[in-house]
Amino acid sequence: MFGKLKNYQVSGGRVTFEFEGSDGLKPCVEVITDTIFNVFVDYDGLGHRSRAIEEGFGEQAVFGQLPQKEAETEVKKEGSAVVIRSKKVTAKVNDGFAVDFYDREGNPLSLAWRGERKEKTGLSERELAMLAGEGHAISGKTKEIRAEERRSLDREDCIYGLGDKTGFLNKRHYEYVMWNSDIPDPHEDNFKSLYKSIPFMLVLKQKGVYGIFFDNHCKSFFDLGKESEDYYVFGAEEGNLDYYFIGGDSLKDVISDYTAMTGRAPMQQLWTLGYHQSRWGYESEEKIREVAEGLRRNNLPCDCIHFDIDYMDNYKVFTWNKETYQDEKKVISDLKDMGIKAVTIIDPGVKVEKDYYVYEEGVAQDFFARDTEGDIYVNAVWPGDAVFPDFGNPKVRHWWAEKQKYLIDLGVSGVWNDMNEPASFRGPLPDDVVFTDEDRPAPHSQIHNIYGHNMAKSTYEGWKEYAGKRPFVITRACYSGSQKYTTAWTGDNHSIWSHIRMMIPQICNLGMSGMNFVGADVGGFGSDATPELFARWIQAGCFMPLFRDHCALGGRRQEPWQFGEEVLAISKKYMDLRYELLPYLYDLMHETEMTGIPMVRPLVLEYEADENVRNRNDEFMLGDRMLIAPVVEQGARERMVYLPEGIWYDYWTGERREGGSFFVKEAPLDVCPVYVKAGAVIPKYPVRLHVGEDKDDLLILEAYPGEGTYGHYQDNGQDFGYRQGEFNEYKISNRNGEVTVEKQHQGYRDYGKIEVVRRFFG
Ligand code: MIG
Repeated sequence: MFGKLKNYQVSGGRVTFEFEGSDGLKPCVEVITDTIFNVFVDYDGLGHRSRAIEEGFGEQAVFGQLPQKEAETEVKKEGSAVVIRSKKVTAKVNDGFAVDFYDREGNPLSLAWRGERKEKTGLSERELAMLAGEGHAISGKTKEIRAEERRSLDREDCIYGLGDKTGFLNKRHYEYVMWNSDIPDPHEDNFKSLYKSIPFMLVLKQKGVYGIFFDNHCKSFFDLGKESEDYYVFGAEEGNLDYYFIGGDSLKDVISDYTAMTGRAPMQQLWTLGYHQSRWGYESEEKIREVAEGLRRNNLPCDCIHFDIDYMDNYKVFTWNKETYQDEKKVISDLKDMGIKAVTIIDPGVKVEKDYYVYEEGVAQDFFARDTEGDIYVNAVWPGDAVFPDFGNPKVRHWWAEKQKYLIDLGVSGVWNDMNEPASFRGPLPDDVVFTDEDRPAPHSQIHNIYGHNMAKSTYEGWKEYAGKRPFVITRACYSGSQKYTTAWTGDNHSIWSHIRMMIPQICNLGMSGMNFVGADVGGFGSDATPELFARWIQAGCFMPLFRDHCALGGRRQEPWQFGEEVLAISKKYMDLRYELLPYLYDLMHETEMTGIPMVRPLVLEYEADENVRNRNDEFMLGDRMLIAPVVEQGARERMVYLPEGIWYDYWTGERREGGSFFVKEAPLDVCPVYVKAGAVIPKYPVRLHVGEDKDDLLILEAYPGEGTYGHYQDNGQDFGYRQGEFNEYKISNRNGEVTVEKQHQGYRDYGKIEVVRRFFG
């Protein structure tokens, strides 16, 4: 990148360099903590302009900011290099701004790549032009890459994270583009972009582990060993070279560090862990009521029905269709009486229509993006001609936050943000459409990847302010750090077997990228679910943080009772299990808020030394003690299962198994193989139809043979009182079925009753 190292200056933990050819760019390396180093080249001359790390954000110190305490640092010249040492990591800065990182014993963790670059295998200009014709140019490079970094790869390195990318758990050998993209075609493992941009990756080495967070929200590129076996490359067309190297002792450490900086997914309300029923096409009051009644008639637990774009008047946001609804407020309150909450979709595009209040207010206050001529930029989305709120402007976010009152007053319980890549029907938004990036105008190319993030942030702030509960926001598009404000779903999957398979690594990688509360549409969104596919999907989906059955207009209806008696019974079995597991899921959500470690985990996150799990795509863990091995093959009535080291119990039969090997497990259509670790305690609630249903406030502690301890957490499941100490914490010990419960924090009412159930004690 640059030439010889000429000079350097030390100020606290920050070392600023001068190289041949680096005039004015102020390349620097800064020690943030013992394990986090920042590498920065100020191409823009604007300094760090992170939208992921927010100084001063949040109610608790862990919610997304750079740690304030200064790490102990030692800086000295060694030969031609400058060596920067923290207690845990050493960086060596060489000529050309080649930065090498070592662990505390001096073993290399990540070295700059110094060799020649191989010939690029990327798309030719011609291929790019062809793809542009099909609307896929969004994934291609269009400009010169400015900020670029090339780093060495070792043979054994595996790469995880990167948000919602398609394909498999291990991202090595693939190439990705960070450019939030709405792609309706079935997502394949060769896709480079999807809806979210999370430029954070974890590298698991034969010995050692580290993370790279490339905090550049413009269009960026990751070649993770496609071009070469020997190195990976990341870079961006605009913005700065601004990345964090995170060293740690484990993948979990790296995730904790990343989420300490960008924020941790906070506790959601308890009911959000219930079952959600949705479909695009519940086009009237009658349809919604029919679905709610169907759920209850079939004795199916459910906490929420989603209102897709059908409920709006001509797809105008913050309005209701008066022709298809007599009284929306009454519908919502009738649902509430059945224990079912309403979540409404809100798109960013505002219909161009005289006298439509949202449009008029936005125009009057200059809140919509403009073209380079200064006119309000118009594209088309669901309402036809539409304009785009400039969410990067804090005033616009404030206005949009106030708009949420419309929904809150109607009794709505949460918001589902769609189309916020932003998507558009009349070609993509041109790169030069003028938006705002906080305090300065910025072209679309520089705010595209944070558009959904800013929309979610504004929605969160509105609900926090006006609803007084933990805001429940679901988004399709996001950036690093969005987990502070919003949950997410994986967008338009299809009812095809490759997509139930893909859901597992996709949710695991989102979780490792900070986005904890996520789910894929159960049953698949596009195309038509078969009874078998739906049965398998609800079995796997009931273990995901967001458990929502959703499908597209025009496709086969997909409520659990649409596939016959057998599939209905299977659905009920797993929906009931979901409700039994509520306190376990809630404990895990609490753990995520405290540590950043996601609820759903790939096996490699718990057993990183085990080479058998580094590429395990078809199993996952719920917390550290429950392993799920769903059937994701059409026609299969058995499957291969791998259990890592230790003793495991088959959740359904009690069969005891020693880990460390593969075996074939029989799995008829009603069985999703689940294993529980020896010594585990799993907290449960009695089966119920919705979370608020009173069941004597009973907590059931299921104890498995073996020894172990467990931390259980309890609060009101609704508001932020827990941050003022309104919660209980229990330490539960299991000595081979002898269970003791010790209260460790008292700030909330006690359970009506705690019951111990010993499972599989012969
Ligand atoms: O252009 O609101 O991903 O969940 O049902 C399609 C209609 C718009 C895309 C979302 C999907 C939703 C649908 N939306």
